[in-house]
Amino acid sequence: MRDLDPNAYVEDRSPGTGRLRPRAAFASDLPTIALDGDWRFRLASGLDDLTGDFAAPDFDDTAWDLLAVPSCWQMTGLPGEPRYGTPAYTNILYPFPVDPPRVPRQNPTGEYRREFDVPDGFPASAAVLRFEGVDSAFAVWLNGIRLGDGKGSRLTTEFDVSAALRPGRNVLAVRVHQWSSGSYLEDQDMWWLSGIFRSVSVAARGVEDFFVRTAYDHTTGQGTLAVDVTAPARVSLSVPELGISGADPAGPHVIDGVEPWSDEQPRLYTGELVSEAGERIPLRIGFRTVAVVDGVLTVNGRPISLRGVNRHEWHPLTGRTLTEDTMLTDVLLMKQHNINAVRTAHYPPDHRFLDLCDEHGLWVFCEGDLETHGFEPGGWQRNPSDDPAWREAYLDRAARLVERDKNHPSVIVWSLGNESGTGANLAAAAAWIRQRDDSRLIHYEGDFASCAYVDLYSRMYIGVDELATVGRGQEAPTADPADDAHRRALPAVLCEYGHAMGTGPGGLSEYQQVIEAHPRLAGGFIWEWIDHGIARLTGQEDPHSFYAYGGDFGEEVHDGNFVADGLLFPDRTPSPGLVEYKKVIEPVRIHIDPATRQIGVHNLHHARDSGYLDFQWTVEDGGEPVGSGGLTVPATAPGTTTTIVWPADVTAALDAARKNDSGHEVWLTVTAVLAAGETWAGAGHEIAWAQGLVVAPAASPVPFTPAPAIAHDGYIALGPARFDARSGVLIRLGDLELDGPRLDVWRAPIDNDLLSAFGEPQIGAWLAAGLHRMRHDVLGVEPDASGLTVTARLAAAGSSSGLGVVYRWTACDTPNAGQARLRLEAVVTPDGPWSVPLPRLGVAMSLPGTDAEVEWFGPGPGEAYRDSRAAARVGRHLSTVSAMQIPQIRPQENGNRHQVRHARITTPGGTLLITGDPVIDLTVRPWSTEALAAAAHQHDLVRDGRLHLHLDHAHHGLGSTACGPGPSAPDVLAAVTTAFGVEFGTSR
Ligand code: IPT
Repeated sequence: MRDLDPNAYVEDRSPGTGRLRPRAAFASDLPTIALDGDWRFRLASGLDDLTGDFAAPDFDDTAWDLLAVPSCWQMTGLPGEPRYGTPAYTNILYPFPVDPPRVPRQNPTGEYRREFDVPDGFPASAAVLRFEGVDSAFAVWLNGIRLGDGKGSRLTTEFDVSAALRPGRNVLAVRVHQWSSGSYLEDQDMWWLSGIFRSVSVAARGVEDFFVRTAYDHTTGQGTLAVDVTAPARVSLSVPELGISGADPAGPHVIDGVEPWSDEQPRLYTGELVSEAGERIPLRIGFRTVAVVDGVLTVNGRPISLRGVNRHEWHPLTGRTLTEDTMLTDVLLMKQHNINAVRTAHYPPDHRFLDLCDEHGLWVFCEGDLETHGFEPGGWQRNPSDDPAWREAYLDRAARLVERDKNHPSVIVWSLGNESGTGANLAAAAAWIRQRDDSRLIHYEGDFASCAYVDLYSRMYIGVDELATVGRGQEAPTADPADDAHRRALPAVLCEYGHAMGTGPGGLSEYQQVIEAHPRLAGGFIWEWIDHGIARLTGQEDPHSFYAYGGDFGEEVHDGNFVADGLLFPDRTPSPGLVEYKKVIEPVRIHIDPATRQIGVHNLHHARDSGYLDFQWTVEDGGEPVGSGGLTVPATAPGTTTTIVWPADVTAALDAARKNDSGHEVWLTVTAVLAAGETWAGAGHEIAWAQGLVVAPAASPVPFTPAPAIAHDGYIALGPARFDARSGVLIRLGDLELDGPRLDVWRAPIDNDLLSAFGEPQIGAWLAAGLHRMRHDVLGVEPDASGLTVTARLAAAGSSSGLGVVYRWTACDTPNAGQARLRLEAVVTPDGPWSVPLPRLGVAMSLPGTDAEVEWFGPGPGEAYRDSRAAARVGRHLSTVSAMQIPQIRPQENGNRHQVRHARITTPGGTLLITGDPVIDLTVRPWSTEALAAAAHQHDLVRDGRLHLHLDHAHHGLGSTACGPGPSAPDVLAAVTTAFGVEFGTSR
C-alpha cells in the first residue's frame, strides 16, 4: 500500500519529483520575490502527527509559532533552551537504526506556511520557486497545489510555479522531514540539524542556464571564452574589457594577452549576457586551465601547491545558516593566514561563498553533498554507493553540484563526496561529471585504493613517512595493473590532515617540508576550519556562556567533542593551530645566514613575484629594538630564490649591540608585509618572517658565592629562601610565599592523548602506568655549607617503576639589594622499566594569586610546543595569566610558552623571576592540572586563589593522534636520565 502513501517520498530513494533540471546559480535583473523572513511553523512529532489540511490556502495558522527562514529549527532559542528538538552530533554512526531506505516513523517534521504577495507586473506565468537548502526532505504546495518534493539538503531545488502562482496573495506550504532516505547519503561528521536553512525565493524565468567555459594558454597568453547558453530567446555576450560586444556567447572568443585567474591574482573580467527579451545577467569571468602535467597539478601551466583547509559551514548560534558577512569573514581570515585553498567539506556551500572565493582568490575543491560513512561499521554492507537502487540519487547529486557551481573560476576540482566507501554509483557520478565538464579534475578520496575513476590520488591522515613514499611515487601497487599505471601518473593530495582538535595539531612543519620536497604532492587541507561548538548558557541563576559539543543535548549516541576540531574557535577567533599553520605555509620563505650576512628569499608562489611585498628588518637586543629599516629585495619570480647581503645599517646595529654588551641575545628579524592593500588585508599585513640569532651572549656566569643552608626549627634557610624542613619544599623566597617545586610528569590530557582514530590512544598506557596519580615521596632533606639537597622518588601506587629525583639548591650569599637569587638543579633518573613516554618532565609549584602580569624573553607571543612552535618568535613578550589560557572547547593542557630564557611574574604579593638554564618551558594557570583535566567546558574552570606554575624541561609532542599519527620520534618524550636547571629570584 506504500504507493498510495502520500508520504512515500520520505523513504523512497528518488531524489525528488516535480523539480526543474538543475542549473547555475546566477543573478539576473528579472524580478525576484525574496521569501526569507518569518514563516508560520509547527513541529510535528512524526508522520502520525501531521496537520491534514495545512497546505490549504485558507488554513488558519494564526495560532502557530513564527520561525525565521532560513534557519535550522533545532538552533531556535539558543543560547538559551532550544525550542524545537535539539541538535545531535555523531561523526560516523547514523543516529537511527541502519535499515536503508527506511527511517524512523518518529520523524520530526516541520510544517511551514508563508503568505506572500505577487506584485503587479511580476511575470507569474513564467516563474520558479527556489529552495537553496532544505534539510533533509521536503514537499511543497503553492496555493494548495502540490508542486513536488525534494532531497539533497545542501543542493538547490527549483519548481516551476507558472501553473500555481497568481497575482496578489499566494500561500506557500512546505513540509520538511528531519529524516528521509536522503539522510543515508548525508552522514557528514557534523550536527544533525533540520529545516529550511538557506534562502527561498520566487524568480522570474528567463535565461534558463549558461556555462562559462574558459581556458588560458600560458604559452601564448591567449584566453578562450565560450558561453553555452540555454534560453528561450537569443542572447548576446559583452565583455567590454576584452572588446567583446553584443557577440554570440558561443564564440569561441580567443583573446590575446588576457590576465589569467589564480588564487594569488584573482583577475575577473566583468561581462554581461543580454537576452533579446531584455534580461541582463552579470558575469565575472576568470581565465584558467587546470591540467595534470607529468604527474603534477598545474593551473595555467604552473604547478600549484594547496595550502588548504576543510570548511564546514558553521555559526555557533545559527548552525549551518550563515550570513554573507560570516562567509566573508571566513574568506578574509583564510587569506590573511596564507591559506590558498578550500575543500567544501562535505557538501556544496552557500553559493555566495564561491563568489567570494572567485573574488578574493582561493582554489576550491567543491564537494558533493554525500557521505555514507555509517555503513562502515557494518562492513559497508548495503552501502548505497554500490547499490543500483541508489544510482539515480547519486547522479542527481553530482549533476546538481556541477550545474549550480560550474561558472566559478575558483572551482578547480569536483569532489564526489566523502567517506562513502566505493562502488559503481560513484564511478557513474564521476563519468557523468567528466562528460559534462572536462575542464576540471575529479576528486574522491574513497577511491584511493584503485583510483579507477578519479584524477587525483587523495589520502587522509597519513603520516609524513608514507606521504614521502607517495611523493616519490613508491606507494604499494594497486590490485589492477592498469589502475596502478593510472594512479602513478596522478598528483597526490592530502584531502584531510593535521586534525586540529584541541591543543595542536603538532607536526605541521614536517608535513610542509615533505610536500615542498616532492612535485607530485599538490599539498592538502587541514581538518578542519572551525570548531562546531554551539553557544549555550548554563541554566543557573548567574548563567555562564559556553560552547556545547556532542552529548550536551543528551544524545543517545554521540561523539563528544570530536565536533570541535577546527583552527578557529566557534566565535572565529584564531586558535594557536591557525597561527602555526600561517607560519608553516608562508608563500615566501626568508632565510637569514648570520655567518655570511646573507638573507635569502625563496618564492613559493604559483604565479606571483615577490614585488608586492615590502621587506623590513629589525634588530633587537634582549627584546629591545636597537635598529630597523627597509630591505631592498629584487622582485623574485615564483619558484626562485634571491639572496642579498644585508645592508650596512644591519651590521652597524649589530656592532653597536656587540659594543653595548648587554649580555642578552641579539636577534635580527626580517618580515615581508603587503606593500599595498589587497582586497583581503591592508598594506603592512605580514605574510612571512624569519629570525636569526646574530649575537649570542658571551657565557660569562655572574659570580655566585654559595650561601650555606641553615636548619631552623621546622624550616631551612638558604640565602633568600626558606624550605620546609620535612618535605624540602620551597615555601618562601624573599617576601613571596611559594609551594613547590616538585617533579611533575602529568598533563591534563589533550584530545590527541585521549583519542586515536587508527590505533590505541596514548592515554591507556599512561593511566596503566599511573602517571595521573604519581606520588612524590621525599627521601632526604640535607642542608650543607653550600646548599641543600632534597632527594625524592615519584612513583604510582602498585608500580615498581619510578623516577628518582635529586634537587640541588644553591643560593647567592650576598644578594644585590632587592635581588635574591636561588638556583635549582634537578636530576631525574628512571628507576625500573619505563616503556611509556612521559607527558611532560619538569617541576610544578604554586604561589598566591588569581592573575598576574607575565613578561618573558623567548619565543612568543603565543602558545608553543615542541612540534608546534614555528609561529613563535624570540622577543620580549608581555601578557597576563588570564590571557595566556587558550579556551579550548574541552579544557586540556594548553598555553605553554616554549624555551623561555627568563620570565617575570608580577602578582600583588610580589614578583617572581625565573631564568632558564638556558631555557625552560613555562605554563602558568589560575587552576590546577587536576581541575583542568576534570573540566568538561570552560565554565567548569574556577580560579582557586593560587597561580599554578609549570617549569618544564620538555613536553611530549602534540601530534595529530586523535585522527592521524602521533608525534614523530624526535618529539616523543622518553623517560631517560635528565638534568635541567632553573633559577629563581624576586624583586619588588
Ligand atoms: C574523517 C572524515 O572524513 C571527516 O569528515 C572527519 O570526520 C574527520 O575524519 C575527523 O574529524 S574520517 C576519519 C575517521 C578517518
